[in-house]
Amino acid sequence: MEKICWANTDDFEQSEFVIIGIPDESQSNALRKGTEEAPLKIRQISNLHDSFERDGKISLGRPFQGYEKQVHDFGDIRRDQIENTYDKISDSSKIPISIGGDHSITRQIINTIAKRHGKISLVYFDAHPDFVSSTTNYYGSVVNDVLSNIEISSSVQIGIRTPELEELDNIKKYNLKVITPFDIREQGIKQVTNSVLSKLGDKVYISFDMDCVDPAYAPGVSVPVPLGLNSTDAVYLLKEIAKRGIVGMDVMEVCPSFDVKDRTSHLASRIISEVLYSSGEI
Ligand SMILES: [Mn+2]
Repeated sequence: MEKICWANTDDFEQSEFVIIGIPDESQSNALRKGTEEAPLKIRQISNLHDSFERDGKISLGRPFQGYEKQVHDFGDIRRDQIENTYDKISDSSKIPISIGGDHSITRQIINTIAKRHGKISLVYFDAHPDFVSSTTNYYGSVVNDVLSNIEISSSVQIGIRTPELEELDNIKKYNLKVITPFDIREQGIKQVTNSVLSKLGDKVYISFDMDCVDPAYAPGVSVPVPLGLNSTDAVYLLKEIAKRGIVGMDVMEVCPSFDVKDRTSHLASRIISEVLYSSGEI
């Protein structure tokens, strides 16, 4: 199986970061199908566009700043293997970076790693709040389904722009901090970043639904919504959060069959590298 180009060790024990693919979209209701193709496609595109051959050796087009990390690509797992796999990763204090699949996978990851970390500070990048509570255990109810394992007062949603009424009610009910793309336009990325960082606790988990980004930069997602974050602002925020240290991250909802020239898969590969290289940098 092809490994993501950022992986630099075959030794699981030695690694600090573990990349895991979960090619499953069984809990999505999206009209667009195909997020299960994302783990393979993102790995292929990372090797195609983020690495180069130089005198017979592979050379990476790595992020401009940041330190080398020990990264292991664990390969793909099935949904029913999530608990066992993430228990193993948590027990050895490694940081999982997961590639979906549909966003409901995040529920299973958080509910597993919270067994070790306790209540988690969730940073949820998404166009949609995924805070439906009238239906549970699918890709639109993730935040509701992890409520018992997150500290809502130190959690934040970023990129939200198409909530359902019941989601607005839940956001108000739980007093969840939300940053919309217009907030970033109005306040500027620096001020928004500071307000996010001041909110977070010690155990930060980042869930990155690629549809938080504007479809101009990320057209290959299963539920696109106009008026999203630009890719540079999104990654700036991600890097500043990752610098403080994270307990895990995921990149979900890339839908390769609806992509334009693989640009969404390429952005996903770059996002993973930027987080890897800036994580814990300070
Ligand atoms: Mn989502």
